Amino acid sequence: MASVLIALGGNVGDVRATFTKAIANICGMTQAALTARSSDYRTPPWGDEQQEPFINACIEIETGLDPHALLFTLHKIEKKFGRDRAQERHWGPRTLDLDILAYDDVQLNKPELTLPHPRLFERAFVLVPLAEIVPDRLIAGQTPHQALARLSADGIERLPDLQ
Ligand code: A4P
Ligand code: MG
Repeated sequence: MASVLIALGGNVGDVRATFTKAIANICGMTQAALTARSSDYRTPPWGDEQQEPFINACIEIETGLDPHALLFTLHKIEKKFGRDRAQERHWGPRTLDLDILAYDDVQLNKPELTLPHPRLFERAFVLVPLAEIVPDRLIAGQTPHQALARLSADGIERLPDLQ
């Protein structure tokens, strides 16, 4: 079994409800156990600022799927929850984005799958939820806690748990 970190993001529709259902789908479709789930955070849009705020969260799962099979399954789940890559712009609005942040200590450098995720350490919207669940996990030589100390988390707001 591999320990995998996944980032969830979205800013179209009822994103928090989408996350709840998507996490159930991830566990069901990848025969994975959910070992940690962060809070949901409201985050200012990054990259393309002319859009609604995002909701972001991170999870940790244990799965037997290999990295490519896992990515394929995550793309299916994105599509199931209304993601349509053909209609969207890079860094633009989307219902659900599922990125693999890290898969054990695997390093891969292919366009379709780069591990650990190449932009992970530049993004407070990923690191804030990640540091909540695995502050001290070493990913490519640094920890979420250390990486976050170098970034501004201005405007990122932890949302109360859903009842
Ligand atoms: N890909 C390669 N490596 C990976 C990996 N480790 N995990 C490939 C997942 N996918 C990986 O992704 C493009 C391609 O990357 C995929 O085909 C996959 O095979 P995508 O999700 O279709 O494209 P994208 O999301 O537009 O590009 P990118 O660079 O992943 O953008 P982001 O950063 O995900 O942009 N602001 C806030 N506050 N919160 C957000 O969540 N998200 C975005 C979206 C912009 N601004 C945001 C947020
Ligand atoms: Mg993505």
